[in-house]
Amino acid sequence: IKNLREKINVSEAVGSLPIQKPEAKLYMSFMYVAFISLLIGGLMGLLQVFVRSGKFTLPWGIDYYQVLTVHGVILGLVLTTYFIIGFHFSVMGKTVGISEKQRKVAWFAFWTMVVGTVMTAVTILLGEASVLYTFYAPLRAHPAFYIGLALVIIGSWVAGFVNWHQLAVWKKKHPGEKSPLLAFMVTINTVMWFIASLGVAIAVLIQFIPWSLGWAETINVLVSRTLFWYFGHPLVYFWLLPAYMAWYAIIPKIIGGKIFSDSLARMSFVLFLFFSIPVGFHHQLTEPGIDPTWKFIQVVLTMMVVIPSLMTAFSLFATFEITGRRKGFKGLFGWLKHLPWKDVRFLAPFIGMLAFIPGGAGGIINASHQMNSLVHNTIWVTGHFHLTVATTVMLTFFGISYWLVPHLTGRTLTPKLNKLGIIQSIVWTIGMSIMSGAMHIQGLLGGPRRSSFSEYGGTEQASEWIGYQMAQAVGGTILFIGIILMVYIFVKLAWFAPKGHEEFPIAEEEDDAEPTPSYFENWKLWIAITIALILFAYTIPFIDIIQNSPAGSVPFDW
Ligand code: HAS
Ligand code: CU
Repeated sequence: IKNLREKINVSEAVGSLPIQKPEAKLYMSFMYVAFISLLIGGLMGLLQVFVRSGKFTLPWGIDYYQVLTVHGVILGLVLTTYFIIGFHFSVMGKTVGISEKQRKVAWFAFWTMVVGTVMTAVTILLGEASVLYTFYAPLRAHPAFYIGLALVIIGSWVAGFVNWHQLAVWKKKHPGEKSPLLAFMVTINTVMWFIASLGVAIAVLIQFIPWSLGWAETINVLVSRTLFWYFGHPLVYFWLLPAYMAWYAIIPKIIGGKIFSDSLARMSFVLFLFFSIPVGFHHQLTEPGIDPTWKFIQVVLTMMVVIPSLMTAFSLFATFEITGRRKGFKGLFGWLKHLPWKDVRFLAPFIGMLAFIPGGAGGIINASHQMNSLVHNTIWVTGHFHLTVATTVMLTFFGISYWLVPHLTGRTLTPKLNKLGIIQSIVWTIGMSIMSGAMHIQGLLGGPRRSSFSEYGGTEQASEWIGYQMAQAVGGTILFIGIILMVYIFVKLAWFAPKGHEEFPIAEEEDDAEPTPSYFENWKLWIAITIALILFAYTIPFIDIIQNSPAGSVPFDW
C-alpha cells in the first residue's frame, strides 16, 4: 500500500512538464532585459551615492535627478516587471504548460513592453522626464514617457491574460482537480496586478497624457497621487509575491523537505489579494485633503496585510525545523545545522528572508501614522525599500536565477559558479547592511530622501548627515561590485557554463497532508471580496477629494 501511495504521489506531483526550446527562448528574453537593467540601474545607483558623498560631481552637465529617475524606473519598474513576468511564464510553462498560440501572444506582450520601455528610456536619457519613478504631478515629463509606461502596462496585462488562459486550459483538462500551487499563486499575483494597475493606467491616460500634450492646462495633483498609490502599494507586493512563491514552493525542495501546508500558502496569497490594494493611503499620511478617518481605516487594513507575511514567516520556520528534525537533528536550534548553507540556491533567498525581518518591521513603523510623520520623506524610507525590494526580493530573484537560467539554457550551475554566487550574496549583504543601515539612521536624524548633495547652508543638523552619506557611498560601491558579480554569473549561466541539466525544483506536499479545500478555486468569490474592499476603502474619500479639491496645478517643468 505504501508503494502504491508513493506511486500515486509521484504521478500527482506537480511541475513535471518539460520546457521546450522555443518556450525557453521566450522566458529567457525577459531575463535578458532584467539583467541588462540591473547593470544600468546599478551604475546609476553608484553615481548617486558618489554625488551624495559630496566628493563627486556628475560630468557633462548630467543632472542628479535624471540619474535618479533612470535608477528608480529601470530597477523598480523595468527589472522587476521583466523578471517577474519571465518567472511567471516559466512556472506556468512547467506546471500547466503553454500552447504555441499562447506563446505567440506572449511574444506580443514582450515586444509591446520593449517598445514602451525604449520610449520611456530614451525620453529620460534626453533629459525630458526627470520626474522620478513615482512621476508625481506637477512635475511634468514629455508625453513619450507616459505613453511608454502605458505600453509597458498593457504588455504586462497581455502577459497576465496568457497566464489565466493557460490555467483555464489546464483546468478543463483536469476537471475537479486543484490547480498546481505555483500556477494558483501566479494567478493571484496577475489578478492583483491587473486590478491595481488599472489605477495608474487611468491616471496616465486621463490625467497625465492630455496634460503633458498641453490639451489640459491643469492637473488634479491629489487625484493623481491617490490613483498612483492605489497602484503603488500593490506594486510592492507584485514584487514580493514571486519571492514568496519561491519560499513556499521551491525552497522546501532545495532543502530536501516538503511544503508545510498547501492550504496555508494559498490562504496567505488570497489575503494578499484582498488587502494589498485598499491601503494606498499609508503612502499619503502626511497629505492634506484626505479625511483622517479614511487614513485610519486604510492603516488598519495595512496592518491586515501584515498577517499573510507573518503566516509566511511561521510557515518557513516550520518547514526548516520539520525538515531538520526529520534528518535527525535535535535540540532547540540543532535543526538549523541541516540547512544547505553552501548551496547558493538556498543561501541567497535565505539572506533575503533574514533581511525581511527588519524590512517588515520598518514597514510597520512606516504604516503607524504617528511614526510616519517622523520618517516620511526622509531617507529612512529609502533604507526601508532597499531592505525589502533590493534585498529580500532581489536576493530571492538571484537565488531563482541560479537554477532557472541554466535550466532554460541547458547548462549547469558549476561548483565554481555556486561559490561565486555565495560570495555575491555575502558582498550584497555587507554592502546593503552598510548602505541601508546608514540610510535608516540618517533618516531618523531628518536627512531628506530624493535629494542631491547639499550642505543646506552649513546648518548644524545637515552636518550630522555627511558621515552617513559617506557610509552610503561605501555601501553602494560594495553593492555595485555585487552587481558586476551577478551579471558575470548570469552571462556565464546563459552562454558559457558547461552543457547539462539543471533541476527546476518544485516541492511536493506531505504524504499525509490534509486535502486542500476546494473553495480555493472560487475565483469569483475572491475577486468579489477584493473589489468590495477596494470600494469600501476608496469610494467615499475619493468622492471627497474630487468635490473638495482646489483648482488643478499648472505644470512644473525642469
Ligand atoms: Fe513598504 C514605503 C509600509 C513591505 C517597498 N515600501 C515603501 C516604498 C517602497 C516599499 C518601494 O506604511 C517607497 C515608496 C516611495 O517611493 O515613496 N511596507 C510597509 C508595510 C509592509 C511593507 C506595512 N514595502 C514592503 C515590501 C516592499 C516595500 C515587501 C517591496 C518589496 N512602506 C510602508 C509604508 C511606506 C512604505 C507606510 C510609506 C512610507 C512613507 O512615508 O513614504 C509590510 O508588508 C511588511 C510585513 C512584513 C513582515 C516581515 C515578515 C518576515 C518574514 C521573514 C521570515 C524570516 C525567516 C528566516 C523565515 C511583518 C516573512 C528564518 C530565520 C532563521 C534564523 C531560521
Ligand atoms: Cu505601501
